[in-house]
Amino acid sequence: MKIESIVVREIHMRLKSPFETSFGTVQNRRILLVEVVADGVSGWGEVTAGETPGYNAETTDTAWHIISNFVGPLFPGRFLAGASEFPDLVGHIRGNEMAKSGVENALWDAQAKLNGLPLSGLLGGAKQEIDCGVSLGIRENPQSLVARVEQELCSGYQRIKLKIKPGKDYDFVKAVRREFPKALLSVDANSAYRLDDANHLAAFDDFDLLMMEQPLDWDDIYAHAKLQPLIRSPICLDECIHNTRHALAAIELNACRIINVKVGRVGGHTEARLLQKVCKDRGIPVWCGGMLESGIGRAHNIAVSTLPGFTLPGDVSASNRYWDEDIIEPEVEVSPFGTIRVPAAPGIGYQVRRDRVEALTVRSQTFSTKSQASVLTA
Ligand code: OSB
Ligand code: MG
Repeated sequence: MKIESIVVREIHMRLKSPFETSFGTVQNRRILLVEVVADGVSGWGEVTAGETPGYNAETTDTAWHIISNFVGPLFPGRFLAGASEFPDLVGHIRGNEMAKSGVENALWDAQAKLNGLPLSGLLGGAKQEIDCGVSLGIRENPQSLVARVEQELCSGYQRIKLKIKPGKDYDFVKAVRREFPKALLSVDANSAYRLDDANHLAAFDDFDLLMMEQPLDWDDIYAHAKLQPLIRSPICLDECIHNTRHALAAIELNACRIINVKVGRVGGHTEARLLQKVCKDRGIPVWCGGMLESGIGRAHNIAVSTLPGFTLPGDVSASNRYWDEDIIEPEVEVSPFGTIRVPAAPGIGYQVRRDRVEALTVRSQTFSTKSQASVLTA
């Protein structure tokens, strides 16, 4: 496919309610979308970086910088046999996985559309339906968390993940477990604890958790390898795993028993697909994480979740849990059984609402064969 142009834009979207994690609270999202035009067809990707460097090192603004100065200028006029060639072409750009992933995934959408295939099928996924869980932000008190869990279980979600941080952890999980003895329950600390907290973390053994996600430092696989033998909850790594090499190291060190795959965090669909295969071959289950995405990122998460290594419910849930109005049509909906039907239409399988995207755009930059890069600020 010949790449004609790349447009990166920043849109602003307000979450229905604030989302609190151990590293901060967000309500006003600043999301970068990437549109690639190849052989006359548009493909869309989303940069999943947060507004602050609290989850990982990337932010909306660092991703803008990387795409604007280093990725965008490389591609207009270039021929690619497929989107899977992209990672090697940007391999000289260290890190910045989320920035690169936004562009790579737009290429995957374009390629799928050019081939008349759903993206899930192009990636090699076979599932018609994916299993969904939810991630619940930190709440004021255990009672309000219990009420929220009840609501999500009634909607059909198959697994509940509770965000925790020191001081808002044991009692919150205890209250939820007491009320829902059979629910599939996990916790996510987003790196809020130290290895010295091992005894405290072992106390969560009482709750029969499906997993404990990223309790220790964001870049410390070794510390998790020290922690895992001290607790019964299976550790799931999120922040630590930026690529397949990290996953191999973590598995060999017994630093985790489960891995959360976020397409953005690992640099795009090519790496996510390889990573899930490597995990599957070693008996490590993976699931698809979320980054409070708009419908475009959500659609990419649905597609990757159809791959065979994804055997646990993901943090991929309905558009209306996050947004009053999404930017895709139809919006992502979840069945009463906690599943999402995988779209069969070509590419990401949802229509991008271009008028709405335009209305939400605050800045955009275009790279094309026809003109020099142009910047537009609304
Ligand atoms: O650690 O999985 C995480 C949101 C922002 C940053 C990190 C994480 C999360 C979530 C929300 O857990 C998942 C979602 O519903 O999109
Ligand atoms: Mg996480």
